[in-house]
Amino acid sequence: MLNLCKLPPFTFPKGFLWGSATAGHQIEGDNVHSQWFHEEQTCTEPGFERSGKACNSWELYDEDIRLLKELGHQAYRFSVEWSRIEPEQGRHDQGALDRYLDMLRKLKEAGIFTCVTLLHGTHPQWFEELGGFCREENVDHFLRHVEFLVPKIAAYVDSWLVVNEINLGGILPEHIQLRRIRFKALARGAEVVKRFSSAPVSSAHAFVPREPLRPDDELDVAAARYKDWLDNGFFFHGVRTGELVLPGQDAEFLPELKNACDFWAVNYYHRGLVDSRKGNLIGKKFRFNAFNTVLGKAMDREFCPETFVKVLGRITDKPIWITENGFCADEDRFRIVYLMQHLAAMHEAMELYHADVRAYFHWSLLDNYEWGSYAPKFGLAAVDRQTFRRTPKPSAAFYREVIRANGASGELFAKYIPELSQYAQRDHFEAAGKLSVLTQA
Ligand code: IFM
Repeated sequence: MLNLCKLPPFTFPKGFLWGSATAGHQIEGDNVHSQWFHEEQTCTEPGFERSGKACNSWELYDEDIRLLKELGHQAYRFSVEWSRIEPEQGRHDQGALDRYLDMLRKLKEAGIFTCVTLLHGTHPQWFEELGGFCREENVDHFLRHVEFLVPKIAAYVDSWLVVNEINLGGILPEHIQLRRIRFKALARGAEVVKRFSSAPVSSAHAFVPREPLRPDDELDVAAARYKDWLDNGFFFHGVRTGELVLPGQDAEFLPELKNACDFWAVNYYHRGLVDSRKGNLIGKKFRFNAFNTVLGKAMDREFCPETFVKVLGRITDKPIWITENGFCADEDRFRIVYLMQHLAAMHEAMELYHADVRAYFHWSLLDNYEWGSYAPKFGLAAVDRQTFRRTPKPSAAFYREVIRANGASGELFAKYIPELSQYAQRDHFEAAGKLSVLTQA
C-alpha cells in the first residue's frame, strides 16, 4: 500500500453527513441515578476512576454545540439518560426533560442533524435492582420509558438509535441470554419509536469481525465463525429475517425484529482474533501490529482499516451509517493517521462493494469517561479535568477540512503529518510504527 501522503484524492457522495458522537454517562457528569454511577462507588479495581463530573456537559452543553459548529460538524449523536428522566420507578423529572429539550432545540437552531441514542451503556439503578435486562419481563419498563420520552422530543430528533452495542459479550449461556433479551428490547423499542416518529430508526452494532488466529487451523476457523455469529451474524440475520438464532437456545420468530433497523448503524474500531486454545476464545493481537498509545495503560491497539472495508461489504442491503469510529491515543497524530486510513477504507468499500454509506460520526467529540478511566483519549477536543475547558486538537482541524471538502487526499494528510511524507512507497503499518517510535522518543 502506498504511503497515505501519496493517496489520490477521494470524495463522498453529495449530501454525505459528517458529525461526531458522545454518550450521556461519558460526558454529562453526576449521573447519580444510573447503575454505572452506583457501581463506580464500590469498585476497588486498581486504577479504576469514577466518572465524577465527566466533561460537565450537563451544564456546558451550549459549549458543546458551539464546538460542533466551530469544528464544522453537521450532525451530532448523543444519548438521553433514562436514569435522569425516570430517576425512581414511575417518577419523571421534568427538569431533566426540559434540559434535554433545550439542548435539542439549540442543536436544531444551530442547523445540526440530531441522532439520539435511547440506551448507551447505562440504565436506572432501580431497573438494575429489578434485575435489569437479565429478566425478560423487565423489557416492559424500558418500553414504557420509550413511550414516555419519544413523543416529547420527537419534533427535534432526526434519527434514533434504540440501543448501543448490545451484540457484544462473552460466550457463556448467561451472556447469550442477555443478548437475546436486549435484542428483543431493541426490536420492540423500535416499534414504539415508529409509532411517534417518522425519522429513521436503528441500533448501533459494535461490528468486531472475528478472524481465526491460525488461518489454517480447523478449530480456530470453526471457533471464529461461531464467535462471529454470536457477535455479528445473529444480529444481521435477525433484522433481515425476523428469526432470532442463538446457540444453545431454540430459534424464535419475532415479526417486530424483521426490519427493526431502517439502516445499519455500525460502530467499527478493530477486528478480533479468535483463539480456540483460550477458554474465552479471545486471541491476542499480533505483536508486530499492536502498539500502546495510552501512557501508563497496558492497552494494545492495532490499525485494521482492511477489515473495515470487508465489514462494510457484508451489509450492502441497507443504507449504512458509521455511528462510531475513532482511536484513543495521547499523541493526536495517531488519530489523524487512523482517521485518514478509515475514511479511505470506507470510500474503498463504497466503490468496491457498493456499500451505501451515508453518514460518519467520529467517536468522539470530546475526551470523555471511558467506562472506568479517563486515560484513553478518543476526543477531537481535549477537556481540562479541572476547568472543563474544551481545546480542539489538530485532528479536529484535519476532520473539519475533510468535512469541508467532503473527502480527503494524501496532500491534505501530508499537511498535518509532514513527517510521514518521506516514507513514500512504504507500507502504511511501517509508517504508523515509525510514528510510534517518534512519539516514544
Ligand atoms: O466509549 C465507547 C462507547 O461508549 C461505545 N463504543 C466504543 C467506545 C470506545 O471504547
